[in-house]
Amino acid sequence: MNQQYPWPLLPLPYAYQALEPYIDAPTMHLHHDRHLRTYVDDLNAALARYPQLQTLSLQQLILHADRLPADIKTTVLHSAGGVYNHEFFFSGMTPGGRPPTGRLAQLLARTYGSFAEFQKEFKTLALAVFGSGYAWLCADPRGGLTIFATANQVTPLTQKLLPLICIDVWEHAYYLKHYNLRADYVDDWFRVADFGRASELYG
Ligand code: MN3
Repeated sequence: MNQQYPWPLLPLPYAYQALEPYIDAPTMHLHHDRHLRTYVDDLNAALARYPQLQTLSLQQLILHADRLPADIKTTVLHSAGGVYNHEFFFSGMTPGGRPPTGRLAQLLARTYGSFAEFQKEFKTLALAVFGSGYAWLCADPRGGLTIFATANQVTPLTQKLLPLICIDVWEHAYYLKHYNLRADYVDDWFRVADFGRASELYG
């Protein structure tokens, strides 16, 4: 995630079919090769005429929107957010999934009652996202946990939160396999969600 201009289309951290049967290979091809590529291409095109912005990281582009020229501001925020969110989402899945461990596991149990209760609340949140967006589990600056949704390609970074894991609930993330059944998709996502990585990020 710490690359710079021109932004590469980073490969998935696993094979396209690695998350089957929960997330199928055609969905992963569509999602990574087409949707993520579009965000990468749009970001590179928008920054092409602005060398002074080409040394910034994705996080810097997103966090310093006030420095962006007006003619590319919307495109850069949308596409940089799209690249950041997709790389984070793809990195938050792993074949077989992994449960939370250590301090995060303890805090999830303390905050929500149990990991199963957390999953219920997170699913409710993911189902309530109207239109396109993401559901996130983040750590706040004091180490507490918070779950919330972002619309479109907005990231949690501007709220000074540390993202731990997210689920992409744009229809392109699931309609090939799950059609319009977002609830089934969320259930399947939990089977491959990498809460082990979230635990490492929490520290
Ligand atoms: Mn997506």
